Amino acid sequence: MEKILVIGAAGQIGSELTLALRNTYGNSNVYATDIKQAPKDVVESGPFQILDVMDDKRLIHFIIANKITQIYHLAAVLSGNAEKLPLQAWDINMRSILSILDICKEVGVKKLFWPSSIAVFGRTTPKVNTPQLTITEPNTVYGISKLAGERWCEYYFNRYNVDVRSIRYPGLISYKTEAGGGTTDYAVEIYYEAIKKGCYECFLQEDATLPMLFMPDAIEGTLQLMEADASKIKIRSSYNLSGISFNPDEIADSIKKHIPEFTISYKPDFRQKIAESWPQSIDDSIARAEWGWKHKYDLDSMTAVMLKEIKKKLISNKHLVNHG
Ligand code: AKB
Repeated sequence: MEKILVIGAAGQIGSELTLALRNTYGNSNVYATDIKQAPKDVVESGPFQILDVMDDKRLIHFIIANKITQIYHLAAVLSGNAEKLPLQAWDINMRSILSILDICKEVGVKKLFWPSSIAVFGRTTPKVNTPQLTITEPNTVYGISKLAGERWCEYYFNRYNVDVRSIRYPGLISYKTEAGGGTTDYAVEIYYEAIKKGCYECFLQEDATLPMLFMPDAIEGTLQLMEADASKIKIRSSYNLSGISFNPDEIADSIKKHIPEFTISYKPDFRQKIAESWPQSIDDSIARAEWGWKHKYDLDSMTAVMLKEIKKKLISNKHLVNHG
């Protein structure tokens, strides 16, 4: 019987991955934890507990007491927030993955998932169709921590045979929990503002093209990777993955097909420099070849679902819905 621990179950990925895992493994077998309260559907559909990933003793006790067989470690400080508190972000992002890798080795946890990011690439990386194996000179705290984490994941696999698997997520777009602290989060905020106000002031330039992925595709891909036979997993740092690439101007045009009156303005902030250091598109052919990854949503099909679901959510939360 698989017993799965999700760390960061209140977050953008964790809140959706927890429900997908419960759907597959049974509600009572997926333990959701976070440092803050998770969304209602996570708390009410199975075990949830407040747990700080930095509290090693409580974490080890929880893993042993519940006979955990798989861990999804999704807690991290994202790119924008990490630049505001560099050493604290480094400590949280690095100490947590190192501690969990060692717990997996000592306790014999069967499988570990840990998300890396396109943030491991920097200005010197080829920007278009960025290869799996290429120059990785990140210049953000978040990117440096994700690159270091990838190296440790590969070390623990090679040295101690810890079955750790990882994906370099692009920008993730979802409607269930609002994203926070990331550079790609404009692509979530824009949908909410389009419905509430009919306009959006973007913190990136109109031509800031970035690789992105709709959350249902990201969840599907993550489960596919974790369920693949270990013999198929040749990359033990982290897999490139992507689906769609677009810039603020293009997502605005996609929204206008549903809300013709929508307008976008631009006021780039410090996150523009971060975006400029990241790729515009990703070559994820190795993931497609090795474990069958393929995305389903393009920009327009994602926009249709995002606007429909966010409108439903805002109405049920009694928010003003003036557009769309
Ligand atoms: C961020 O923008 O920091 C994240 C990421 C691309 O990893 N969404």
